[in-house]
Amino acid sequence: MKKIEVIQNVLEANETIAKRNQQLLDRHRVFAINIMSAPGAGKTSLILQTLTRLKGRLNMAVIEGDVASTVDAEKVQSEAKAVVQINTRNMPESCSLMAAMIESALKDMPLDNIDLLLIENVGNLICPSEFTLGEHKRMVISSLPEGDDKPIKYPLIFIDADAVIINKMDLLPHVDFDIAAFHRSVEGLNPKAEVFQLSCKTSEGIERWCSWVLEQVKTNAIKR
Ligand SMILES: Nc1nc2c(ncn2[C@@H]2O[C@H](COP(=O)(O)OP(=O)(O)O)[C@@H](O)[C@H]2O)c(=O)[nH]1
Ligand SMILES: [Mg+2]
Repeated sequence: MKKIEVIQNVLEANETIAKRNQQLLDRHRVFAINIMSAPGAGKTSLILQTLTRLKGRLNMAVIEGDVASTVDAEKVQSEAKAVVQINTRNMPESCSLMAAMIESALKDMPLDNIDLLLIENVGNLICPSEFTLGEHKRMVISSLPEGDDKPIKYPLIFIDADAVIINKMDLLPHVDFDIAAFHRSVEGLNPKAEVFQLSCKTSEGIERWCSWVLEQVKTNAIKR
C-alpha cells in the first residue's frame, strides 16, 4: 500500500512541474512537441529533417534525452538555435524524461527567441507515456523493422499521442509490416491521432509532416 502511495506522489509532483513548464513556455510563446519511440525508430533523424525543412520559417530548439552520451545533441546542434542534452543515467526514472529535467533545461534556453521546441524523449515505449513534460503535443514514432503490432502491445503511448508516425517507409519491400493493420490498430485506440507515413532516408512524406507542425505552431500562437 505504501509503495502505491509513493508512485502516486511521484506522478502528481511531475504533473505539477509539467503545468509550470507549460505556463513558462506559453508566456514566451514557445510551442513544444514531445517525441517518443523505441530506440532507433528515428527520433533524431526526424528532428534533423524538421530542423532542416523549417529553418528560416521557425526558430527552433532541441532538448535531447538519452540515458548516456551527447551523440544526438552533436548531430542536431548546427541546425538548431539552442540544444540541451539531458542524460538520465543515475536519475530516478532513467527510462524517461521527467518534467523537472525539462524545467532545468529551459533555464539554459533563450526562450524569447524560440518558436518551436522539439523534445527527444528517452528511447522507450512504456515510461515516457506516464510522465508529461509540459509539452503542447505528444507524438510517437513506429518504424517498419519494429513490426506492425506495437500499438497492440504498448497501447498507452499510442492512446495519448496527438500524432503517430510510421517511419522507414523505404524499407517496406524488405520487411513484413502490414500498413493497413497498423492503421486499424491506431484507429481503434485513438481515432483522433494524425497518422503520417514517411521516410527520413528518402524524405518521402516529410513535407506533409512539416506542414502539420507549422500549422500547429501557428494555431497555438493565435490561440494565446
Ligand atoms: N532506412 C531507413 N533508416 C532510417 C530512417 N530513419 C532513420 N533511419 C536510421 O535508423 C537508425 C536510428 O535512427 P535515429 O534517428 O538515431 O533513431 P532514434 O534512436 O529514435 O533517435 C539510424 O541508423 C538512422 O540512419 C528511414 O526512414 N529509413
Ligand atoms: Mg536519438
